[in-house]
Amino acid sequence: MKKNIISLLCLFACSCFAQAQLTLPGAPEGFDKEKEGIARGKIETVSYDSTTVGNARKALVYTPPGFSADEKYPVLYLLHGIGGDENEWNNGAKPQIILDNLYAAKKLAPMIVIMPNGRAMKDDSAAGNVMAPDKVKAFETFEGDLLKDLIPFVEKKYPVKADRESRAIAGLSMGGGQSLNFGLGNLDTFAWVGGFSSAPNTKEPQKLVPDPEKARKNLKLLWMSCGDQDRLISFSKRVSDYLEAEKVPHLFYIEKGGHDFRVWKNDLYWLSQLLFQSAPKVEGLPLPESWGKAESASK
Ligand code: FER
Repeated sequence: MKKNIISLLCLFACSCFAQAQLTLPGAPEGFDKEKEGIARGKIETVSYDSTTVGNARKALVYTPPGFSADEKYPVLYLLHGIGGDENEWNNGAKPQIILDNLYAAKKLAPMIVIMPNGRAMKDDSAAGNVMAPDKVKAFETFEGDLLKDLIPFVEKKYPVKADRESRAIAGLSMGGGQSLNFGLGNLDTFAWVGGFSSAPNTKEPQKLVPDPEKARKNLKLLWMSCGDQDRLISFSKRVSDYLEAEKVPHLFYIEKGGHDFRVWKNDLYWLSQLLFQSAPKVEGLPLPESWGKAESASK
């Protein structure tokens, strides 16, 4: 009898746990393979003046298929990891293929994707020891460059919607930590925030979200994901545990894999489908039953 009660309690505890931690499926076969005969977006490299760093800096820009200067688009800022630069996403994931395929399947809201160099220092290359303290520090400095230099540049050069609900920030590893730090630290600028395999630069939960009520009110989406073989998983988990305790709605996905682009391509495939969408439903993606309901109830 006692044993039965204990197993029942365990089952109950496990089902609560499973609520907070969802399993992210693998994207369907072919999601990252170039398809013939579909409309394509464009990738270009742009250069902007950074008052924060004191020189010109580069970023890649993806504009979606059918892009028109007469429309206005929301923007996703997509950040790289410690060994990368503005080209890392493009080299490692070919995001234009993943996104073009999703547009062809009518699964994405039209958006512009900016892939900056998140190492905000004069020599921002990934050469040499990428763990050197000045290079790691430059990932923090990027907050100023992003807010004061890059975003204003993007909003001048491209036809974009310039309100918080039209800006998303997401990234991998160091870029995941940056996205959580800068996104949650600047809820007046970003309403959509995503961290993939976020690194140790992720702030402690209480510093990341000191005002849970504000986060609850302002976030359209808070996404965290990590591979089950990634030793950095503890950084995402401790944030998710805190958010769970503070009842801040968020998605925390565990997926098969380690710390590499197989995982990050999968993350981009799923997260991009949630961005700038009002209906929180994505074919094949498990979402908590309550997802999207609390928000409409509070309106
Ligand atoms: C660390 C382990 C991993 C660290 C950064 C990383 C600054 C980042 C990894 C990546 O961006 O892929 O201890 O400290």
